[in-house]
Parts: sequence; structure tokens; C-alpha cells
Amino acid sequence: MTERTFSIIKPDATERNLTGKINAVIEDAGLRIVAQRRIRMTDAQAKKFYEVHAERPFYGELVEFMTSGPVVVQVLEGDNAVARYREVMGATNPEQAADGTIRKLFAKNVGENSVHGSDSAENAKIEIAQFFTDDQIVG
Ligand code: DAT
Ligand code: MG
Repeated sequence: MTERTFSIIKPDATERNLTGKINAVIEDAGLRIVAQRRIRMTDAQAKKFYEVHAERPFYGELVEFMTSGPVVVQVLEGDNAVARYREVMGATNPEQAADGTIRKLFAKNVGENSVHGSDSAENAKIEIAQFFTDDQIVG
């Protein structure tokens, strides 16, 4: 089933000039980048995006990190794209991430972990709509 997921290449990765290397892992995994934009996230955008984590102890740190440098927001398309991209990303904590995953290859630690990917098709739709209009996605 072809579906779409939402991805962010985070500030720790853009800072180290890793956008191209991460995109290569994404494309090699059979996912198509159907929308992409480099932005500086505002405080309001980051707070809203991570609203579900508002009660977690790391929320403030997370919002600060996500607004600390450029990010690349993306829409990925492919067969079972949501689950597929979660596999390609690897575990949240890079110490637990499998070999060959983006987080194993590039993440610095559990907070500065290089990429975001939606955790369900429903959340993917919500997240995509926060950053892209339909006409900006070219499948
Ligand atoms: P994921 O990004 O794998 O979906 P998540 O949704 O549980 O993970 O958390 C969102 C982000 O919050 C995660 O990518 C990095 C940060 N985070 C999660 N757990 C953390 C922790 N224990 N300490 C610091 N940051 C954390
Ligand atoms: Mg998550």
C-alpha cells in the first residue's frame, strides 16, 4: 500500500552537512522524497509539533534543540512508508539502533538523533499538513 510519511532532518545533522547522506539512505530504502524544504523552525512551530510530549521532562530541551539550527522537512512516499521509514531511522536512542539505520550511522545521542519520522499514518497526515500544502507535494 503506497502511503506518505513526514520526515525531519534535525539540526544536529544539518550542522554536520549530512542532508545528502541521509537522503541517500532514504532513497536506497525505496522511499521517494516527494516534498522537501529547508527551514528554521520557529518556537511556536516546534512547540506545536511536539505538543504530545509537552508533559515529558525533556520537552523544553527538545523544543530548544529543534529551533537551534536549520532543519529539512520532507514528505516521503512508498510502500508502507510510515513503518518502512521507522525501520530505516532506527531506535530513538542510537545506542539501541540497528546497524545501517540512520540513527546508528549518524545520531549523536537520544536527543540529538538526526531524524524524525511519523509514528502512524494518522499522525503523518497531521504532521505533513503542518508544513506542506497539497500542491507542494509532487508524487
Ligand atoms: P521518536 O523520535 O523515535 O519518535 P519519541 O517520539 O519518543 O521518539 O520522542 C521524540 C523526540 O524527543 C526524540 O526523537 C528525541 C526526544 N527524546 C525522546 N526521549 C528522550 C530522552 N529520554 N531524553 C532526551 N530527549 C528525548
Ligand atoms: Mg515520535
